[in-house]
Amino acid sequence: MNVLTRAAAGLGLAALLASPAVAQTKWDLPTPYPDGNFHTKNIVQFAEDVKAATGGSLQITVHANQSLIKHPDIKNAVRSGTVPAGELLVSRLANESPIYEVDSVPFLASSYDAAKKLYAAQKPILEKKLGEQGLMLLFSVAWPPQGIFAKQELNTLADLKGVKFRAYSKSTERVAQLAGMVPVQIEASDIATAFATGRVGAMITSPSTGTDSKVWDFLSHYYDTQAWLPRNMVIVNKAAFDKLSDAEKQAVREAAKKAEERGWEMSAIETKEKTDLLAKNGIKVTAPSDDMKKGFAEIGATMTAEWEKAAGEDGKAILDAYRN
Ligand code: PCA
Repeated sequence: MNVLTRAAAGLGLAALLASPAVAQTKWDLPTPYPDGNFHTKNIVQFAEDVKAATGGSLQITVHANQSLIKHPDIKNAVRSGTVPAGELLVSRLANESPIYEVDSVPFLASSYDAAKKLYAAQKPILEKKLGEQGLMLLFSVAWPPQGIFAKQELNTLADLKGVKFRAYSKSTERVAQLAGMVPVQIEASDIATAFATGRVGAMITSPSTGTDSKVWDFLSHYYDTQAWLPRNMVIVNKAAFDKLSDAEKQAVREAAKKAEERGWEMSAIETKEKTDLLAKNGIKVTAPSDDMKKGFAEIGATMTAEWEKAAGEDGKAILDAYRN
């Protein structure tokens, strides 16, 4: 080293030592769905936005596809502070309260506009319930409308009687029961294996999860029933959030707002793209027959009545707000 570089290095070190330490917070954020899924991409973008807006003082690492924590455990992991934040399907919490599964009542809200309105109606109660557990809602995004995947042509849902039906929530189990099928709970990341090994023979989900799972390897038909648009949500442990600086809190809030808007747009674009991709890979994509529509509508009516009864006053408040 010559004199000059030595002096410069010395100065650099002095400057470093003199500058106040920049606090750095690192958050792990587990999610249930794979890297290529639009929800995951949206959350990764959210993390990048937060990093940029905070000059790197808050860094969020997304752990997709249940790699860090299994889907059924994500909520409690955030609640207990094992991880500061996480993503899950809202209706996964239906065993705690029916208000979490209002988005999965068949045909209550089966377009993007309706699903958005239903979300707005549910949000105050959702935030209150989460708040009681020290949790905060950051953003929530709908999946594309749900359709039926099968191995054979279907004229009615009754054609699936006795079939083992892959379920991902309490309401998908109920659909199976009411249609005379046998529900089997299987996480999205395990769908391909479950079909390949014969644990299940049909399912209801979005064209997104259909393509994520490469269903053309083991299924042949898709019926675009547009039964409901279930949502995911990203939640944060309130105590972890409260530890952030005001600027960081603001950055998280702003990035979350952007992520919610972007996510809904991505979802709508995804619906057509992924339905086309199913067809391109040999899945026969069709609208449901009138008989299938009628049978499914009856199941929807039953489930709406059941939900209203179970959800009580909170449920009534959500439906009133939704319908006005
Ligand atoms: N995909 C997720 C939930 C709803 C959806 O479209 C799944 O099938 O598990």
